[in-house]
Amino acid sequence: MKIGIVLYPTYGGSGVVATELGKALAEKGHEIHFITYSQPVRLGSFRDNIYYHEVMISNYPLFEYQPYETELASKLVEVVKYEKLDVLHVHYAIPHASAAFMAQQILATQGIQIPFVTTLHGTDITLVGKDKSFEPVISFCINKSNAVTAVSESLRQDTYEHFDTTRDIDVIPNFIQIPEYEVMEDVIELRRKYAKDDEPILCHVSNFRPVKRVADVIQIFNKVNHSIPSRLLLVGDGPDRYNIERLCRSLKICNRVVTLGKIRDAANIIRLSDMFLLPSETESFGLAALEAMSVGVPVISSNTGGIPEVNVHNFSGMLSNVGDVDEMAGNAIAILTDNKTLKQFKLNALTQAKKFDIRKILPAYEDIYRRVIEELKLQSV
Ligand code: GMT
Repeated sequence: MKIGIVLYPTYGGSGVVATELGKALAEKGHEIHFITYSQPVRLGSFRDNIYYHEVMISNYPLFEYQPYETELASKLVEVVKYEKLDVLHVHYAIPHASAAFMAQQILATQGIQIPFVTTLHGTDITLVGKDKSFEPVISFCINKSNAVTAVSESLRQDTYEHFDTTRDIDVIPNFIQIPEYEVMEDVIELRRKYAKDDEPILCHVSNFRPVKRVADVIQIFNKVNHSIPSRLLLVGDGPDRYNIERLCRSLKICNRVVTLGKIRDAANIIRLSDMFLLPSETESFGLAALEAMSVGVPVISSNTGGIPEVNVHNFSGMLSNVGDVDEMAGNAIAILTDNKTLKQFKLNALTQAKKFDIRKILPAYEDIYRRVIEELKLQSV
């Protein structure tokens, strides 16, 4: 199939999922066209079957805010028409689904039928989407998409709760490519850059937005560090970074915390650690937790949204109520102080991650593409 994938190209989870999906589909022989405003960070170098179309943003002085949705819709019309795409798959509802709908309508006037699939990722529904100013457009686009998928059952339920829709929504969980390397020498060497051999390393990766509750990460770490001298690796950047660094200074733990900023392949850092912390306020899925589990790192997390669908309590990690940093720290200490328990949790984390192996998830998307293409063909005869 010839598939157009619309995504946010930056470090966000939805962009990572969309890019990895496109790369995996291309490897299976599909022709993939990424359409967005800058090269997706996870795309890497040249690959067979992959094309990238950049949406150029005009800077006409009249526009205080650039009309990205219009530019994207125009680009979609062009790419669908000249590359003869079979289906569009848009990741994140705003404004990708409405741009796809507009392109679909324009193309229909030219005798070209193109279905579009919308994948809801989380904040498009749970944070931004709940904003009443977006609600009518998102409800409309959900209803007009040829298929809608959500990355967890929890997100599917949130969508029904907050939007005016009763349509079918398929749950297709996020996925992971399980790394094929074994526990290697270089991990041991690299780990020594950050911690002594007997010091556990804890890790957190996020966009440092309030929803991630990075201050809780610091509080949990502070308690763990009091009990077992440890290190914390922080990966990512965002609005809360400044406050977090201040908090570390006030708790006098800066010498124990390494703030690495944005890193293209965070898994290389996560795999150095013994435990991953994800105390988010809300999380439709928690891709970062899955990334950690895929390299055998157990997860201490909140029990919100879709996280329990990914991190299994008392198996791949431990879950607590949002904000319960005492319990989260206690759980971390209990696992880290007993080598046998830690080893078992690490093995379990990998076992759990394997359920989300990309090879198991990919066919679900291919089935949906085929279904919407077929349905549209039937409608137009
Ligand atoms: O986590 C973010 O704020 C970024 C956001 C995104 O769309 O890039 O992540 C959402 O989508 C990810 C991929 O499906 C999910 O793993 C995250 O749980 C979800 N974030 C939230 O729900 C807060």
